[in-house]
Amino acid sequence: MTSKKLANRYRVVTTLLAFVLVLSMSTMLIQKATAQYTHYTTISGFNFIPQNRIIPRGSTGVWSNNDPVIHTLWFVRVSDRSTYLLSSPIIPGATWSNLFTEYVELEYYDLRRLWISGTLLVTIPGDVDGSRRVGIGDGGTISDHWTGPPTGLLPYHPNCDIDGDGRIGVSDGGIISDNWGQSW
Ligand SMILES: [Ca+2]
Repeated sequence: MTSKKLANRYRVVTTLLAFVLVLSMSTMLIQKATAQYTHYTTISGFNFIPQNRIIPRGSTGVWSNNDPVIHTLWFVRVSDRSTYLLSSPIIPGATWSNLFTEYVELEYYDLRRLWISGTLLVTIPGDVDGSRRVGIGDGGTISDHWTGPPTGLLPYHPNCDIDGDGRIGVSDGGIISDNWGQSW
């Protein structure tokens, strides 16, 4: 091997080692903190924003009512159309929150205006593509939306911000590696 090739190889291996080190450190940090994330939805202009959410099990969903009317949220299981949850009436300017503790696929509506609807998938932390499994597709999805630096090809997407800190980065990648291969 020439010295140039050796130098190149050394560089590649060092980069890989640094990457593994960063991943394992972020994993340690995440395991120390209890996984309690908060994900926000705004009710504005008679729409849920964002309308379709994927959130990790164990996170709190918060809905803020920016409309001038009362909204009451009715959550229905996609599997059998049964009622999963009914919010209290959310008055203008108020918020309502719920801790989602089980894997479930939901549609939800404003109880009095059924044309206002959204979806909520509560899944494994790291399942950002909603396949109910954590794997390579999720890694690819967060790298597309990586907020950087360097930035990914696509803009920030809340479904990829697993820990809800407003950025898509190493901490979210660590959550994917922690839950790699899990499914439901
Ligand atoms: Ca994040």
